[in-house]
Amino acid sequence: VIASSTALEPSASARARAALLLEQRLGPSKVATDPDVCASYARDESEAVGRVPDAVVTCRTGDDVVATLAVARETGVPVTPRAAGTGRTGGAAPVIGGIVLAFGGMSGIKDIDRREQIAVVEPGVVLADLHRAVEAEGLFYPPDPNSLESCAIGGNVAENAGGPRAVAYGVTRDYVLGLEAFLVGGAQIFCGRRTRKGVTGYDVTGLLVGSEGTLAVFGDITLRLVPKPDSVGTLLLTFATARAAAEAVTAVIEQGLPMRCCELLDEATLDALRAAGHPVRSDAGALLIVEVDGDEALCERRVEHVGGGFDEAGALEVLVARAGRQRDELWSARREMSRAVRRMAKNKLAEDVVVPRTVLSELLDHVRRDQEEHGVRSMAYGHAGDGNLHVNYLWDADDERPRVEAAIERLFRRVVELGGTLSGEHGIGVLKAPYLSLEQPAPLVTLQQDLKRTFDPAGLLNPGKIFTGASHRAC
Ligand code: LAC
Ligand code: ZN
Repeated sequence: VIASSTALEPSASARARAALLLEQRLGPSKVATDPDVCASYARDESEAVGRVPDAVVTCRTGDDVVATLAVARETGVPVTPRAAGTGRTGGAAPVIGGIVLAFGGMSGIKDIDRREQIAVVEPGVVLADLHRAVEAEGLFYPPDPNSLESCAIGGNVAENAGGPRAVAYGVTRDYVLGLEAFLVGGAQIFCGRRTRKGVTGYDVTGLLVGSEGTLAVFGDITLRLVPKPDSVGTLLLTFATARAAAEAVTAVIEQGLPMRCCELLDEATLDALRAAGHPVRSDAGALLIVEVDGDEALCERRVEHVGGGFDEAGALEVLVARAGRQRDELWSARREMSRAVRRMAKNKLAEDVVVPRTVLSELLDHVRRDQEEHGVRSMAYGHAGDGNLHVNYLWDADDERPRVEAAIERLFRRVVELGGTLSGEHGIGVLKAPYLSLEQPAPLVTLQQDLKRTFDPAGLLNPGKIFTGASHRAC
């Protein structure tokens, strides 16, 4: 999947001048122009392949960011910000080359304020490092995209990442109080606040979170923390079918039983787990991995109530795994699922659609029927408590691709029909841009493009994302 863009391409001489100016102003230690080095910045962890950038800047300070944006302005060469490059939709792929602004060198945790329950961090901090640091202080940063050992907070903020714990705790946006933001025009702003509440002016912070690197480049990120729960209980629930599992999730949530994670794995996913040596019952057509938390006594009660709720709702088996190998193995299998699936076929396109959770069973039916009718191989798993399903389409032969794309379009149409949305956590990026209009009417798209022009009139910041008409369909 080669990404492309209708954005204006800078000339070869502009690119060369940009690289030269960057080297002069930032020093060669922060600027790479070697094609082999640059090649590793052409893509993220999705199928979207950008163009090898002309220069990669490893920024170490806010001044480096300001200097890089100035070079972009002066030369007309675009900048693509990149945190850890683990994105799933091509957000960090430089679609017309230019400058990649990499944040691996800005990974400091500047402050953890225990009394205010706030952290201030740089964009390159790896999420698991942040988790460990705040948990050592008795605090908790809930968002936990499954790539947490490798993804970085800057990318999480850019994509408004979610993860299994979103069902109880919400997504990245719910924790970003304030942002230092570098605008491509040269201004440096702090939007948001360090207080728990605050409604002054428009919610610019909320707009920048999830803007996929297209509106501003982030500096320090101010995050809200919560107290760390003392105990966690895990339940593994087996169901005959994915539909039965999804209906049980709705029933249990309807009863007001709180879960902090509620992950569903469909039959094709269970087959893959069995093939990888995980002990999954042969009559299981779906599995739920559920977590509850609280202080010890509360957690015990929640395990009992939630377990009982699922039992009543038709689970074939309810296993409680407070600790131990099976729990850890299943969670690590779940967390590695996206990468493991990638190795199962030559090609993979992974979606992260969301529907109201009461109709998740309808969506699962669609996925199963579509597979039967059209023979396109897919595996579905995801955050059932949020109605957020990862449908992974797999294929080997290149000529199968049109059939996969047709299946994706049918999926998106069904999702929209069910009152859902195309992306719950991975963003639109390059890969979903051609489908934006299936969900959003023209005036809304135009309004967003107007906002983009206000922030970035020359289209220098991460061009080719969200709104582009050209993408994997065209190439
Ligand atoms: C997951 C990521 C890919 O849930 O969103 O596995
Ligand atoms: Zn996910």
